[in-house]
Amino acid sequence: MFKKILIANRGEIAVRVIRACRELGITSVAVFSDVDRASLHVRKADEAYHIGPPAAAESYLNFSKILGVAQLSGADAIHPGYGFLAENAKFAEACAEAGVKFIGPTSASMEMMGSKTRARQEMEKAGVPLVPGTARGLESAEQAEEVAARIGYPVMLKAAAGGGGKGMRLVHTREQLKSALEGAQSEALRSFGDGEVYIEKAIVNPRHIEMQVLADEHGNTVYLGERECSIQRRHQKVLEESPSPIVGPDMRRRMGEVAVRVAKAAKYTNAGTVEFLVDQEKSFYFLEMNTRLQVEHPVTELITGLDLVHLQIRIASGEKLPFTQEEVRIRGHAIECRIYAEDPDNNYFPSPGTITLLLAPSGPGIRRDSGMYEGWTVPVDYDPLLAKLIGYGTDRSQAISRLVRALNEYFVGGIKTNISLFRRILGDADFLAGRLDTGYLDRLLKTKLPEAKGEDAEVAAIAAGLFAVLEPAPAVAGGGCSVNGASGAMNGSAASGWRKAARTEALR
Ligand code: MV4
Repeated sequence: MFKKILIANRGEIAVRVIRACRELGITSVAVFSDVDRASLHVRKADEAYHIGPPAAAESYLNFSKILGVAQLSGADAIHPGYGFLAENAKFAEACAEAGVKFIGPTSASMEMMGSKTRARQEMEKAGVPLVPGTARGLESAEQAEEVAARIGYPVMLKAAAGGGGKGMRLVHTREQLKSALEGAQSEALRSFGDGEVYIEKAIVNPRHIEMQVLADEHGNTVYLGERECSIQRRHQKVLEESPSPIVGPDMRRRMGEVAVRVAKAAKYTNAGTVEFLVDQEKSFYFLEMNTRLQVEHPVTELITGLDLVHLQIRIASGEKLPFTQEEVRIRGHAIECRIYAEDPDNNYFPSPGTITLLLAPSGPGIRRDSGMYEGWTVPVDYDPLLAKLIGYGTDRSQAISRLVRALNEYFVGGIKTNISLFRRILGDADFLAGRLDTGYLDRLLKTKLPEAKGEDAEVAAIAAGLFAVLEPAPAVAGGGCSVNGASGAMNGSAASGWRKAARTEALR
């Protein structure tokens, strides 16, 4: 077993991995850039090394700085977390060359899954269900038109080097195809240095359901249940849950067996996720494989009772999986909310700043994986994910009620957050009925908030006026206040709504 692990990441995932190291009796080494000197992962690690200025290329993406700390600290393994270098095959190779174990798959598995066309070619061989289309880049507009006529419109043009929604184009008619193809190829060349573009039949309003897989280095591969990830905004997941409201035991087994086939075809080792598109008839199609631990891993941990980071570290140290597929049990329901420093009243733009007050929820069935603390300043330089709030219950409705209760306990003062968005989602009829697809959140955000009517409008006006008078200087947006008796603490974004209402009220 490793004695010392370097966590090549920051924020909540670095804290998460440091905790796993502590529980396994492994010394943890943090790395930090200038703006992260006072961050939570630095405070919790056993050792911490400064690696440079805020720019990721000069710090968290910098091979030589990270490997330099590994060598200096005597770390025998590196955990990459997610993002940054987690799916960088060249970094995994550099670790191997430096004699430091990369806690994740081999560079060969990453390379196979990094090219969406190469992945499709390998999956075709493995008999994995694919969306109809080509497994190679398109040679000409004529070929594109011929394939599109065969599979039927609408079609999706995709960059082979893309992923996560980057380099995709939806095409509805033959007339649009030629220019869309040229646009997609030049954008792919510009964005990824690789202009290869392939074509698939577009699955309209699909669900995005992914399967967690885990493989040791001795040929044992299992699936650990699915995650419903359809609630996304601009290809950024917002809320994930497990099990999926539409996946029953039989579908779970069929998707799981396909996911294991995908992992075996990729000679995959460690934790990974196989993404599927699911159509209205509940047919599922391989989309891509993520060769990393994902943000949403806690929902799988809660319903299986497994610690995925412990298992990643054990697998990387050469241990065999300590259980068989038959021993995997799914129990209960888990839902994760990604708490972002974003302003829902300002198009979800990042909202950095200093956290002046932090009231964090806990209690039955609540897990919080957080990278923030009261007094910490959220930097502008990185992804604004602050924390993940996960509600667990014996069934979906208990998980929802616990999450709603916890969200009403959550207060982050001094910055704006998207906490108010989750109250809307968790109270929405379509969500409650499990009527979800990748367009769900766009539709929800298009519908306006119900306007206050009659006496409610009066109460709202008074509260807004009070807020405008009591509210400290605009720079310190947010501030708890009790509205009509219910002591509902509000976060900054709700406050700005009140301030707006006060302004409009004053203008009347
Ligand atoms: C698709 C699709 C529908 N049809 N491909 C988005 C990112 C990457 N994982 C692939 N994605 C999709 N590929 C076909 N043939 C729908 C998605 C998709 C999606 C598309 C638009 C908006 C949000 C989305 C979320 C997940 C998947």
